Amino acid sequence: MFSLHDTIVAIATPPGRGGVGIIRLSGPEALSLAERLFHGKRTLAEHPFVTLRGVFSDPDSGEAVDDGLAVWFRAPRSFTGEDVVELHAHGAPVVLQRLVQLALRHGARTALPGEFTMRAVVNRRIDLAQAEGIRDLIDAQTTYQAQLAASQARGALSTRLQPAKEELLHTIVHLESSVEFVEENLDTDSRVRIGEQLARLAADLDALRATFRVGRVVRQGLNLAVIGRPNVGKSSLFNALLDADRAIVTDVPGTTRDTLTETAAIADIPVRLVDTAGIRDTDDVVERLGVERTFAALADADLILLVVDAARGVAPEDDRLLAETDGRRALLVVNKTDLVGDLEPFQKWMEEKGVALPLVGVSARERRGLDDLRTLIRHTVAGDAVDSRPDLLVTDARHAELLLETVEALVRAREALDAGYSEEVPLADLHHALEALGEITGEVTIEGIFDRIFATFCIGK
Ligand SMILES: Nc1nc2c(ncn2[C@@H]2O[C@H](COP(=O)(O)OP(=O)(O)OP(=O)(O)O)[C@@H](O)[C@H]2O)c(=O)[nH]1
Ligand SMILES: [Mg+2]
Repeated sequence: MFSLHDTIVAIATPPGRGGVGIIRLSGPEALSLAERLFHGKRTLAEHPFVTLRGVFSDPDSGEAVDDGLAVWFRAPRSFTGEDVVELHAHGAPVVLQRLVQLALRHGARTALPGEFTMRAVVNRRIDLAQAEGIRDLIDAQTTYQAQLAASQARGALSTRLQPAKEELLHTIVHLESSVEFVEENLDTDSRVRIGEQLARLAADLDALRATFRVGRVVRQGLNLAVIGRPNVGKSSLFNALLDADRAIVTDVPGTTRDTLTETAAIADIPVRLVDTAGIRDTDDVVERLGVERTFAALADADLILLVVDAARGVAPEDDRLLAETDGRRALLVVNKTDLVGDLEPFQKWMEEKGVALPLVGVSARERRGLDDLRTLIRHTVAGDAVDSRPDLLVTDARHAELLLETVEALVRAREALDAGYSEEVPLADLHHALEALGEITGEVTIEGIFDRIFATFCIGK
């Protein structure tokens, strides 16, 4: 078992070479340890929060390792809430590893993954939702992901939930007091009023939870499979969306034999694009295996781009593929509109089959219509939300589940009130709701919140 009272050390900058590399120490021994490794004109202990220049050296041999900067963040005004020292050396892996080795030899231990952030949570510098925001910010691949994660790291979700928590707590206190003091038994009016208040709260939290539909896509990205008959231009479209010559394109039907996956950001959503083998009946063993993989990609896709050829119209395989999109998110992409621009026949075809996929005409070869396609992709998976780019979306499945749990408990509590049950019944649900809400930000015990709120109450109120 590890202890949270150890002094920990880790390289904070990414692996590899760079102009500067940073080593971070955190814990009770961080300062004394750093003072043994770092020597400058001014001492760290006398200059908290000041960046000092000096030499890093081996305390045993006195041998210099590198020169650089050091700064002491005095507890509790540091990221972790403990004493933290950052050593800024040259970004050479051997130098950084040497410094870490020296720190280890003089009493530090290697930090576990995420341990600096965990300590920040344990020491209440940030809450759990903020820590998750930091994790997502570091992992962000698109600017919108980074924007959302940064606002969560600054506490946007926690701030949004705070009034709900307080309202819930007051309702609990109100009900508890009518349990304690029999003469204050709830009259029907109060029951109705509290019931309505709970319904409003549930609706509000449910609206927040509903943002997960978009938030999930923005954070995790989506699988997009490009499917269609051979030669309709799937690989050409795949290349056009990637803006790279990635997949082989020829006029020979059956060119693509295997699925090919690449990642691209489409309208700030990370998309895993999958190019697939064209669907047809074939005796060629390799091609047949490719077609099987196409169906596997189809099954995994969050969004299907069914590609058809504007010049050649539809064939029975297209009927089959159109049927495969039933109940799925899919778009009909009419390619080669540079040859024939009329989309009407495809609209009619879908009407005949009783299907209504959004339709867009493109020319992969001439790279036309791609922005329309991108817009359509974005609207299909994210509605309007990505356009307005709200600062707060629920992006984490854990948060979405806890919000759902909260909403369900609130609904049950209201039903119990309406049904005229004694206060203990709705109270149990309300406690449950508060606990679920608290788990989002990591308040493990509701007693903690209780103490804080009750401290402001005076007896007899
Ligand atoms: N005129 C025109 N030709 C296109 C367009 N897109 C693709 N093509 C041509 O259509 C042929 C087939 O293109 P691919 O992208 O290989 O088609 P595919 O659907 O991947 O074919 P398979 O891999 O065999 O299933 C090539 O000769 C392309 O140059 C387009 O927008 N307009
Ligand atoms: Mg192809």
